[in-house]
Amino acid sequence: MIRRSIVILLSLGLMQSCTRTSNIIRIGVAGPMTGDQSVFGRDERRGAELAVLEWNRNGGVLGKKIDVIVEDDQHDPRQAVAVANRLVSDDVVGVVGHFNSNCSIPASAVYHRADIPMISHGSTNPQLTEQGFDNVFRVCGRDDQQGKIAADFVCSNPRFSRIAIIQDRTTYGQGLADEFKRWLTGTCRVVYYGTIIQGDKDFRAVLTDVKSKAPDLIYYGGVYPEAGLLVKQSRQLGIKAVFMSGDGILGPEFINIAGSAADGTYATFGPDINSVGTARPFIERYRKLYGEPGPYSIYSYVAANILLDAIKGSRTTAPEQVVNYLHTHTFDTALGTIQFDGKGDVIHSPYVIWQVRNGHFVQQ
Ligand code: ABU
Repeated sequence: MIRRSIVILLSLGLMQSCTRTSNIIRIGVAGPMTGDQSVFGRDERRGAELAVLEWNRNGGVLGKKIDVIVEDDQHDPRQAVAVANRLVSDDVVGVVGHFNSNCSIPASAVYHRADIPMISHGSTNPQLTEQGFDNVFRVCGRDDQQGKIAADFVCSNPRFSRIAIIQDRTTYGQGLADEFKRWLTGTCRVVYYGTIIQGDKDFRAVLTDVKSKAPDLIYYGGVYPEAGLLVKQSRQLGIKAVFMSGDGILGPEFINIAGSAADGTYATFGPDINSVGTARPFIERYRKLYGEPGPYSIYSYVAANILLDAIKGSRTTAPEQVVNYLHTHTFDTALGTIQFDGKGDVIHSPYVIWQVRNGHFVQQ
C-alpha cells in the first residue's frame, strides 16, 4: 500500500515537473466533431485553431508554443464526461467548449474537480453557470435571455396568437422551449405543447396533431437536423404556420435540409458579425483559411483568445490565478469588449431576430 502511494506520488511529481519544464502549453477543444451536428464541431475547431495559429505566430504564450487537443463528445453527455477526463489527463490548461449544454454541464463538473477553466462558446442553457463553479465561463448568451427576446417578438405581432411549441427533450431544447413559453404575454396562448426525439426523421404524427390545433406559429426548441425536417414535413402536410427557433438552427445546414420550406423561418442569435467592426480581421483570416465562418466560429475564436489572454495576463497557467483573471478583467475581442459576471456569464449578450429570406439567414 505504502509502495503504491510512493509510486503514485512519484508519478504525480514527475507529471508536474514535466508540465513545468515542457515547452508546450495544451488547450482542449471539445464538441460534436462527428455525427449529425458535426458542422458546429467543425466550426468550433476551426475558430479555436485560428486563434492558436495567430498566438503561435506571435511566439505563443508565456514563451511556449500552444498545442490544441481536439476531442469529440458526439453531443452525448456520457462521451462528454469521458472526453473531459481525457483532457484532464492530457494536462490541458483550459478548455474551449463544449458546444451542447447537455455535454457542457456534466463535463463542467469534471473540469471543476480538476481545477481547469472552461469557456463554452455555444452552450446556452442557464444551468451551466448556475452551479456555483468558479472555473466555468461562456461567451454566448443564455436561453432565458433568447427565450424572452423570441417571446417578446412573437407576442408584439398581432399575426401570432395561437402558439404551438415542440421541443427535442434535450437540456437545450426543452430549456429553450420552456423559457419561450414562460415569457409569452398578451393574446399569445399555447394551443399545443409536444416533444420529439432527437435523431428521429419522421415527425408527421406530431405535426398532424399540431395541424389540428391550427397554430399561427410553431416554436421549436432544438437543433438544425430535426428543425430542418420539421419545417419541411410541416409544409408537406399543408401547415402554414410560421416557424421559429433559437441559435441551434442558425447556419446553412438548416436551409439545406428544409429546402425552400425554410424561407420565412425566424430565429434568435447574436448580431450579424459582418456589421461588427471588431470582427472584420477575424472574418478575413477565417475566410482565407476555411471559407465562410459558421455562426459559432467566431465565438470559439473569442473563447480561445480570452483563455490565452488570461494566461498571458496572469503570467502563469496556475488555474486559480487564471480563473481570477477571467473574473476580474475585461477582454477586447473580435465580438467587442467582453466582461464576465460572478457566475461566468457575459455581462452584455445581445440577442436579435433573424429570418430566412431567399435561402439565407438575414438579421432583421
Ligand atoms: N445553444 C445552441 C445549442 C447548443 C446547446 O446549448 O445545447
